Amino acid sequence: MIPPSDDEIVFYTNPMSRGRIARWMLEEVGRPYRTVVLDFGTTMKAPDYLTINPMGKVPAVTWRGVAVTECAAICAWLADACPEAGLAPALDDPARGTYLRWLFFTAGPVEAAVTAKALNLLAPAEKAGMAGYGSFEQVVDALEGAVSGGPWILGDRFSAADVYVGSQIMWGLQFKTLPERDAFKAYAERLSGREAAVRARGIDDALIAAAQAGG
Ligand SMILES: N[C@@H](CCC(=O)N[C@@H](CS)C(=O)NCC(=O)O)C(=O)O
Repeated sequence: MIPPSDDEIVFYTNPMSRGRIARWMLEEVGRPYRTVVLDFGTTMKAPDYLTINPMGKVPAVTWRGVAVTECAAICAWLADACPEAGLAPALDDPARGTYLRWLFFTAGPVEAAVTAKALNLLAPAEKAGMAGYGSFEQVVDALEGAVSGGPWILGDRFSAADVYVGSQIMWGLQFKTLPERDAFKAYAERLSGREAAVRARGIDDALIAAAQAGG
């Protein structure tokens, strides 16, 4: 692993992972970055990478002397750090409240509820008040509301929240962990045609193909 310099954006990922979300965000931002592909269970758990992410998980991005993990944080951070891309409302813009709300809602309650449902570990109805996600149905209904006013979460304005929330919805539809609601399908279709999304998909799919060809 070449040590990163402070002014170089370095992206640690595996093409078959949530790293695809961060790759899409990097492509939306449009700054140059270097990709380091890590393998599950080996280089992802190696001591030098654990100094970047002690969880031994991808993705992570290092830049300007800091390491950022967590897809939602990477999206929000890059949007703020690269204002020329216009992917986050300014600090004094009321739309920032909506932007942060759905980013956090998706990284917290949505991800927790979807994972719990997939593992058959959802909280029983009588404990819904204790679970941050309430119930799976409540989370899905709220998420549907967030993407129904569209085309984007902030109305006419595309933002980093769409990259993150949209990725979770697209994965949910692909792996059938979210119900196939019309609003989800229409939102996913709008998102998947974005130039940066197409570019990101192409890069990651090519990495997968190359790995498979190499045995
Ligand atoms: N909360 C993290 C989750 C990251 C995560 O779980 N990544 C998986 C791949 S999708 C991983 O690296 N798994 C390898 C492992 O845990 O050993 C995020 O949003 O970035």
